[in-house]
Parts: sequence; C-alpha cells; structure tokens
Amino acid sequence: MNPACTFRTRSCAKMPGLLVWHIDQGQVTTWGFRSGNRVNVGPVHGVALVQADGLNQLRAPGGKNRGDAGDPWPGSTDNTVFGPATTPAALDNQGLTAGFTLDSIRQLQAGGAMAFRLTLTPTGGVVLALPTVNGALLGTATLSQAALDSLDAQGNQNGRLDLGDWLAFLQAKQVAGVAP
Ligand SMILES: [Ca+2]
Ligand SMILES: [Ca+2]
Repeated sequence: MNPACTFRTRSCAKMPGLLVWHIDQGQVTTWGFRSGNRVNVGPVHGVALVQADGLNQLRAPGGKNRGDAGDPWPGSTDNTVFGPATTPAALDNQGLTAGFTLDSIRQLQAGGAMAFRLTLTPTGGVVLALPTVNGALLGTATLSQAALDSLDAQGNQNGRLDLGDWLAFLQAKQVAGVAP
C-alpha cells in the first residue's frame, strides 16, 4: 500500500455499516489537525470519508448534505465491494490503485459487528477498461506510457503490449470480481 495514501475502516454505531476513510498522509503531516482544519482544504483532503453510494455528496461545492444512509458500506445502495475498478474506486489521490479490494461487506446481525474480506492487490497500477485495452491492441486507441508499462508489468513482462498482457488483464478483473 502506498505509504502516503492509506485507507482506514471503522464501524459506526450511529448509522449501521462500515465507514471507510481515505487518509492522505502528506496532507496530514503538512497541516496536522490544529490549524483551522487546513488538512481538508483544497482538492486533496487529508481525511475523507469514502461514501459507498459513490455520489460524493459530502464534497459537493455548496452542498448541504451532512451524511446519509448511502455513505456507510454496504449502505442504502447495498454496495458490498470496494476495489480498484468499482464506484467509488480504491485509488490513491494520483488515480493509481491503492493496493487492496474489500468485498463481501456485510453486517453479521442487526446492531452487531461488520465483516468483510480484504484482498491485497498491486499498488500504483493504472485502472483501465476492457474496450480501452482492446483498442490499444488493435491500434485504435493510444495509452499513456504508464498504462502500457502497467499492463506489461502485470502481464508477461516482455516490454511490449500483447495478448499475454490482455489475458492477464482479464484474469485480474475476474479475480477482483469486477466486470472488465
Ligand atoms: Ca451520500
Ligand atoms: Ca507484454
């Protein structure tokens, strides 16, 4: 996991569900918690709630949403998976994979403990959709060098984009339990 960008989980007694916090250690180290909440000023927040409904209403400019039943996991949208290609996605503040997937998020019994499965995955990866990768292979789409390097690194590591990387990409999506 990127040491500069971590996630914390906690159960919440006031609103049933799992709360997932995105911690940007650089922001926390720079601003701390004692100077007018500067830790959460600007586009990158030091402490941000990852809202399970994917609506990010707590960050909406001028919004009055102070949290709702869609924010905890699984919450009102029954979102049980948090991974690199889900909505919201487990990405760091540079848009690269944070290195884990949570799935099977559930409450074991009413008012009781939360449970989930944690799977560690590569950090710093580029998130791509299958049509984009298909296009790159067929020459109809152009990927960044970082994306090409990431696909090859997670594929057959021969220094170029090819079918071996495409197969590895598909298999990784299946392991993560997300549609390619
Ligand atoms: Ca919400
Ligand atoms: Ca390759």
